[in-house]
Formats: sequence, structure tokens, C-alpha cells
Amino acid sequence: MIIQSIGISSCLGGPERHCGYAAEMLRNEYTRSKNGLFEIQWHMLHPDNKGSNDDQLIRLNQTISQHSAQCLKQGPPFLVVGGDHSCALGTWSGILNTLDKSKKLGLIWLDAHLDAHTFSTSPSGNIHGMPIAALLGCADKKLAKFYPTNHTVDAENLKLIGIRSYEEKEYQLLKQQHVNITFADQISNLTQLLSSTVSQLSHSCELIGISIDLDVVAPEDAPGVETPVDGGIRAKELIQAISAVRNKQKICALEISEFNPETDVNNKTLYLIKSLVDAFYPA
Ligand SMILES: [Mn+2]
Repeated sequence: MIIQSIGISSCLGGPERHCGYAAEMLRNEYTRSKNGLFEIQWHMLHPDNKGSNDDQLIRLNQTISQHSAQCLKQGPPFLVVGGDHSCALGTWSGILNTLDKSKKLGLIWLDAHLDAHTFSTSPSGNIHGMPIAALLGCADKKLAKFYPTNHTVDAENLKLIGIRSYEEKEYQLLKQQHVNITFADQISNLTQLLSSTVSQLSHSCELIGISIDLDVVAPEDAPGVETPVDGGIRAKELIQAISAVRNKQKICALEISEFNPETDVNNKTLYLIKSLVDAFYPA
């Protein structure tokens, strides 16, 4: 079995400069220890280093978006390894672009943060904190340039899970849109929650995506992230939950983002990424 995978070597959406190595490090891990079950076909994407950071990220998102649409055709579910979480603007826009407007994408977003800022509300201006606003169709003019589609995810088909750090303005935006949020302290059984969320979305949606920001996991299990937040689900719980949904028909892609090798401890977070991929495949 061959898995199409998009690896994104970019930190353009966040403050750190070390978050673009996950795909290459993961590729090396799989080269070292072949599992015999599947082979990953890597499509490595880099910023083109021309012009401003913003211009580079706008073009990179367009490229991710095209690759995402292409990977979907070649047989889902495909894998996306960031990079910072702004890659979601490319990944999910690419899938939305392949869908008729009457067909819906459901998106499950596992993250410590809401990622629902716009340039007008973000204190930092970091785009990795904004993809949800764009996906919902709430981007301001500047953010819209980074999101290469005019298709959006309906609020009722977006599920945020694991949240425990956010600013009031992004929370207000999601509240206005009636987006479903499960805060980290509300989770008692992640496997059950993820399975029932997938089942629920499969009634209304043609395709379902899962986007993981590694900071959803407790820092003791995933120290190698850009923006660690205390609390959170344990690595074991996440691996088990991902494994429980791996054969669900409508799941079209798994995205894993925000790995920062600089703060990783004994490759714990890198091995977590690999365990998540191993848990999700073979489909
Ligand atoms: Mn995120």
C-alpha cells in the first residue's frame, strides 16, 4: 500500500524557525525502520525564498492546495506533515476545491488553541493562529489572500477538540458562528468522542478531515511543539483514538503540524508523530 504524503518544510506562519523539519525527520525514521505494511510517497514542499514572507506563504499555500487536491484523486486518505499549522489553509482548501458546493467537508481540529484569529484580532500577527477563521469564511481581507479558495467549511461541520488556551476575540468569533468546541477538561474518553464525531459528520459530509496540532497533547508527552500549553490529552489517548477511526470510510486526510525539534526531548514528539501515522494506516 502506498500513502501519498505532503511534507511541508515551512515555518512562515509562526514565530519559530525550527518547525519545518518534521517531514524529513519522519521520512528518515521510516527509511531506518521499514514496517512492511505501507510505503510513503513523499511530496516535499518548501517556500521559494522569493519576495516577502507573506508572498512566499501565499504561494506555498497555493502549492499545498494543488497537491492536496491531487493526492485526494490518487486514493485517500493522504497524509500531510507540517510545518506550522498555517499549512491547513492549503490542505483543506485543496480538498474543498474538489467538492461541489452542495457537498460538505467535515473537519475535526485537535488543538490546544482555537486558531480563529484574523489579522484584525491577532496580538502576534502569526498566521498559524488564523486558519480556522479562514476555513469558516470569516477571514479579513489580508487573511483571505492566504486561503486559496472561496469554499468554506460550514460551522456545524467543524469540531474543535482539546482546546485550553485562547483569546477572547477568537472565542467570540466561534461563538457567533456556533462552532462546537470541546475543551480539554471536558474530555473523558477521547476515543469515544472522536469516533462519535466522525460518525456524526459522516451523515452530513461527503468527506471528513482530521487536523492535529501536536500541542493538543500534554507537554510531558509532546515537548517538541511551538506553543506548549499545560494540561491536554496524553499521547496514548490520542494514538488510541486515531487508531479507532482509521478505517472510517469518509476520512480523506490526516494532517499533523507544529513539530519543533529544538524543544523535543529524546525524540519523544517525533516518535509520537510516527506512532500516529502507524495508528492511522493501513486504512
Ligand atoms: Mn494550531
